[in-house]
Amino acid sequence: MSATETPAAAAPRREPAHGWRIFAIWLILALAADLVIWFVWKPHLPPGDMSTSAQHQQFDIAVLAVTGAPVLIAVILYFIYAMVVWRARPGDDSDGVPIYGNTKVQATWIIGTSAIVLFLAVFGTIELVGPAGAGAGEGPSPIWTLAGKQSSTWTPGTNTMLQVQVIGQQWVWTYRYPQFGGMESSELMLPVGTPVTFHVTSLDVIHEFWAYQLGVKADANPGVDNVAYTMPKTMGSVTVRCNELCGIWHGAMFNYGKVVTQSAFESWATGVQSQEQSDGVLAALPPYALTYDPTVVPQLGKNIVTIDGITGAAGYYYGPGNPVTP
Ligand SMILES: [Cu+2]
Repeated sequence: MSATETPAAAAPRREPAHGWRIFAIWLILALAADLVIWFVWKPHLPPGDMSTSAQHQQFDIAVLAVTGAPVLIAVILYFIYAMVVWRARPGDDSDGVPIYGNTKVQATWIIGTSAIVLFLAVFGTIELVGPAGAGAGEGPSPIWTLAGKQSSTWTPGTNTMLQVQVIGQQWVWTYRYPQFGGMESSELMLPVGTPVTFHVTSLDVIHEFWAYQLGVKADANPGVDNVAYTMPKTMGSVTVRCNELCGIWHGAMFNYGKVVTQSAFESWATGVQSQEQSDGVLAALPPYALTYDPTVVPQLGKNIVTIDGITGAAGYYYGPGNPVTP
């Protein structure tokens, strides 16, 4: 027997309650982290809180972070605790105690992880479909809809849904307002505090409508009417990007929008409508429909760009001199 080996006769050192110690440290750290996430970090999480759909996404991300932080802290804390407390002391060459399983640890692990996964599955499902699809496109006839009255006209101060058709084409976005004579704009204007229904479609290839600050992302597919909802809560600027690789100028396929007061929106919309009416643009546009077949949409000629400043594209809709004829 060498001199450094521990004699078997030495009284065993009483082990402190490591489990309770780790649990106490974990509880304090996890609670602190969750409070910081919820009250300090959440207001800055993307995509902000400009609309109901954006608010829901911010809430979802915060809930995931609040759920994940205690798990991360538990793993790292155990790792550090083990390295500090259970490390081999200098001169200690003995083996650890043989372990054949621990019912308490196993049960805690299975119950804990099952509870977290089941909670996230239920929470995720509810959040995905509950708040009107969280702003995502749900196809032409969503099961869960946003509250609001459907009407062929829109006036301020009512709970009427504003209908906005979003038309993607290589490589520009156009917004069509059926409640204002089907007038079109290259700027997405929305009234604050109004439920909005987007009808998203495309004239050529697959695009994706992504109004970042509104938390709305919906596929724009040719021949498909993809419905998405939102309710703008605060005024400000919106950036709209295409989020589906759609050709060589995909990266340049963006434009801007604004959320304004209801009365400002109404005067803007009626103004554009009467302007396009007197210019003859409204008469030249195809009748409002939920989808358009680009091969039968009449060509508007190159004049439309100069008439109303609508950004023309190389696509079918506004395309000057496009070879496709009705
Ligand atoms: Cu695109």
